[in-house]
Amino acid sequence: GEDERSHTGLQRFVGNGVKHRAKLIGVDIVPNARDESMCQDSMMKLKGFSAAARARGIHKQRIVLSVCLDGIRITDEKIVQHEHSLQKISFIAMDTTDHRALGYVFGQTGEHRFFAIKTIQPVKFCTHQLRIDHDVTEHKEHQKETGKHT
Ligand code: I3P
Repeated sequence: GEDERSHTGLQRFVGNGVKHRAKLIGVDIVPNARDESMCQDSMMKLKGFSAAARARGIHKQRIVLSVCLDGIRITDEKIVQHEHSLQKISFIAMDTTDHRALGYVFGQTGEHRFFAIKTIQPVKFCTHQLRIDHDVTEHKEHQKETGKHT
């Protein structure tokens, strides 16, 4: 209920949810609904493609990632590009080598796709309640180290 939501911080995910500025690294077809190493492999593959594109002068697409209780929405300059309901998101994976990258598997059996995302700020992630959150502590530490506000 409402009380429980405010206690767990879920209230912020009601309605339009929580927005993160991000970039789309890429989208890949994957065989399984949930598999940590499958996602990590896909992430590395998509980052490889993206780096090769960068070498040819092509930048990653800038997006806004909105996370709400119903699912995830990817928006590009006000146009909704992907709307992924929570029921069809089978797995969320943090990139173990990069605190600004994460991905998730969307779709039903036989058509699973992995969406790889690079966020502008570091994110903290809890799969058990579909929670993508700014890692405020880490961000503050970074500001202290670099002496600038990012
Ligand atoms: C950029 C740099 C950024 C990267 C950006 C690159 O290269 O690697 O860190 O953004 O990617 O273009 P350069 O320093 O040569 O300009 P991310 O960290 O967000 O990936 P992009 O061009 O795909 O946005």
